[in-house]
Amino acid sequence: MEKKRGRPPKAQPKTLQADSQFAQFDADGDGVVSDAELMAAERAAELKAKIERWRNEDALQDRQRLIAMVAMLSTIGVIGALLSPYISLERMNAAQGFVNTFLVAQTGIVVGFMGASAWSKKKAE
Ligand SMILES: [Ca+2]
Repeated sequence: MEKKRGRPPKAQPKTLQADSQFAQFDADGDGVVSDAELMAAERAAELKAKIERWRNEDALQDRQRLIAMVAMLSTIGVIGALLSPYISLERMNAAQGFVNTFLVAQTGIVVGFMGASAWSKKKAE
């Protein structure tokens, strides 16, 4: 390109490279990717990521709730079985150690779930 004398080079408008991934951000189709369009695209991407994060957290909470529910119901089931006439005292004595550990572990899961949900609720406020 020939250099003109006496005048400072005029700032040339920038163009996107061929098949640029930023070309899609020209929302109004005028061939110019404006700052506003770029910022709007960035905000939209952030919002999309945020919604995705919320969805994942929601699914995680659903799973944790299910686990806590299973722990609680299995505790109730074991106690119900122990109190039923179908289990002999002899067998109850034999399984005592296992049942104690099982009940404490299941209760721990339920308490952990309650604590975690109370904590995350407080954190969200
Ligand atoms: Ca535009």
